[in-house]
This record gives sequence, structure tokens and C-alpha cells, in this order.
Amino acid sequence: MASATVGSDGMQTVTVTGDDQLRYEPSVIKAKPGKLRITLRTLGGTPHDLEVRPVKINTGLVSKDQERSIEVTLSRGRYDFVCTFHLTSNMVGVIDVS
Ligand SMILES: [Cu+2]
Repeated sequence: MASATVGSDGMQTVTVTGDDQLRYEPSVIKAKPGKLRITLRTLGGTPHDLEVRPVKINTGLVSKDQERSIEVTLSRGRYDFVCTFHLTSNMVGVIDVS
């Protein structure tokens, strides 16, 4: 589990890595209500994406050693995020906004 970091501009940020074991790290993100920038970085040779549901905002495919960011505005609640390529391998995580 990791908490989002708040920058000087008030934006919350967190970096999530995806690896060849088809896992996100962290897979549980704690954040406050408001804007959150999520950066996905792919470590191994297997490309991944990251989609926050149900808002359906997606990083697009991220290849090895690359990263892409998305911004979401979330109110209190729990939001699943998934790799749409490896959903059947249970490559999922959750954002806990409280
Ligand atoms: Cu994946």
C-alpha cells in the first residue's frame, strides 16, 4: 500500500509499476478526494496499461522502461484499476479515496 504524495501545486501523485509477474506495485493506493495523477511505469518486457474504473480513463499501452500518466478526479470511495491486457490474470489494484 502507498499513499499519494501531494506536490506544491496541490496535485496528488503516485507512481505504479507493472512487472513481468503481471502485478502492480503498489496495488493499493490511498488518496484524498480531488485530483490524482497516476503514472504507470513498465519494468519488464511485458507491456501494460492502467485503466481506472468506472471512469474509464486509460494510460494506453506502456512498453518497457517507459511511463505514461493520467489524471483523475475522484470523490470518496474505492475505485478499481485494471490492466486491460491482463485482466484475466488478475492484474488489478484499488484506489482508496477517503
Ligand atoms: Cu498488464
